[in-house]
Amino acid sequence: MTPVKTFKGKAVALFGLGGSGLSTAKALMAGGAEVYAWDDGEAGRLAAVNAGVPLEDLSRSDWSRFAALILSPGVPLTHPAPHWTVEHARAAGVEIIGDIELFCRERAAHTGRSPFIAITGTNGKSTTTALIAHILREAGREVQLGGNIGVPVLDLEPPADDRIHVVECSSFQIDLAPSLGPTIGILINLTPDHIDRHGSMEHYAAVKERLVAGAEVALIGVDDAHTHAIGARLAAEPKPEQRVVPVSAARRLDWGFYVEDGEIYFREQGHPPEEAELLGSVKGARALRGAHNAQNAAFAAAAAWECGLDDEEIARGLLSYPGLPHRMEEVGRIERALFVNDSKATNADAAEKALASFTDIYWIIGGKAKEGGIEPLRSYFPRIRKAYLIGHASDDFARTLEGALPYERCETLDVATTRAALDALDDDAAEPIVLLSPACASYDQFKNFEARGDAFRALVNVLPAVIAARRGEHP
Ligand code: UMA
Repeated sequence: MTPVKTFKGKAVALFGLGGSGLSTAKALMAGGAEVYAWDDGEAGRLAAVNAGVPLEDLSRSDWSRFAALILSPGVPLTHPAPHWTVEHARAAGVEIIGDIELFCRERAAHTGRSPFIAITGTNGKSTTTALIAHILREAGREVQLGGNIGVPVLDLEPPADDRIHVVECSSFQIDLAPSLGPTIGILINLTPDHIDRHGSMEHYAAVKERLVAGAEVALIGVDDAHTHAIGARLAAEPKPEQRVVPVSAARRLDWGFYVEDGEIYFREQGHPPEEAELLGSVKGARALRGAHNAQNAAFAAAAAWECGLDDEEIARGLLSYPGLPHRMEEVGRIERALFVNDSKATNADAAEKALASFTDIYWIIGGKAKEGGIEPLRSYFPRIRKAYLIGHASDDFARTLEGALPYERCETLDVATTRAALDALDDDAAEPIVLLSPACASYDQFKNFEARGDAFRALVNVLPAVIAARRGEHP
């Protein structure tokens, strides 16, 4: 844990008692702050009581005594409307910040410039964050990994000169971190997302820009119009001692980090192309399949290079990266068939990444459908041998697939997995793929996408026995 000492002896209001709120309350208390916490939900308040965090109904508080409102990232700051605690804090002139800001202040107060890599973007930030941490650890560095990826930043060990904090930041967290100034800031890509919470694409992009605007080294994607514009703006007016470095997974750059034919290069400004340094490759890196992962790998290699790792260390880290659970995760192989858990793909956009990465696919889809369904994926249908439908979306998806692809209604994941496996094993392709990439939320049949992916993994583990039994029954 990182005790927060910057509010020692002061009263702070803390709102939102999920994972990050509880962690923040404990860190503030450990640093000597007086915490007054609240949550709209009964469950959050109960969790606080169990954790020894003092509660106060903040709707009745005298806000003039608070030094700050510490807000959880999921609580609306501006849109669709400011939360009621935000209104109270603004009326009393109380600053509103989040856990990442508290971390930044601790870093500034106690270590000055300890190594801190902050990562944001619309897609790929968790993979990039985990990959950076993996490459650095494999090279023998001490790494603390957290933030939006799931481990609240204040649960990590405190900042120290020989310890690298690798922290994924969501737009919600950046919005609550006015002094965010990492050693290396990464902005991977930007496409419309969370517009309900930011009001417009412009505001969403402006919030994301803050993470790189304050960085000593700003690694910024140039493959989409929004990040390209941000990179150009910062490069035109860099802050003192700031370097703004472009990163592309789509084309060779005059300078910066780029991917060409699966290989990642760094070319220094003003140097000829033949002097570009080869940092590593995603060819043969099984957990980094697909163009989207080439982009993640380019950023990770860039961050590692900026940390002083050499090309051999980077190449080794890329190859040995095991991947994240539920994201194109290889969970088993039976004969030539490979089983891939991509349960994190809760919409068509995310499922597209997996469909683009494989052929000869036996595709398990369904759950609680998102707007637009799987219609946007039609151009990938030639890669798919057959689809297996589960959950609420079955009728919708059957209508899209009718006449375009063979499909089977399976209702549940266990039936779908067995049927897809049996069909895949009969396929004479070199590597048929049984892919759970549902393009749907999981809530109709599972608690969350993790539970759905875990269920798939467990089913794949028992499949050899199921298949042997089936084959015994039907020789
Ligand atoms: N709450 C209220 N009133 C509200 C809204 C929320 O009382 O109007 C309370 C809820 O009752 C609950 C608590 O706030 O008790 C939930 O807080 P939270 O939503 O901020 O969630 P945490 O559990 O603290 O998790 C947060 C991040 N969640 C969000 O940003 C929504 C987690 O990111 C992050 O892993 C965690 O902190 C640790 O840093 C999750 C996420 O979905 C994975 N992120 C979004 C994304 O990646 O797209 C941004």
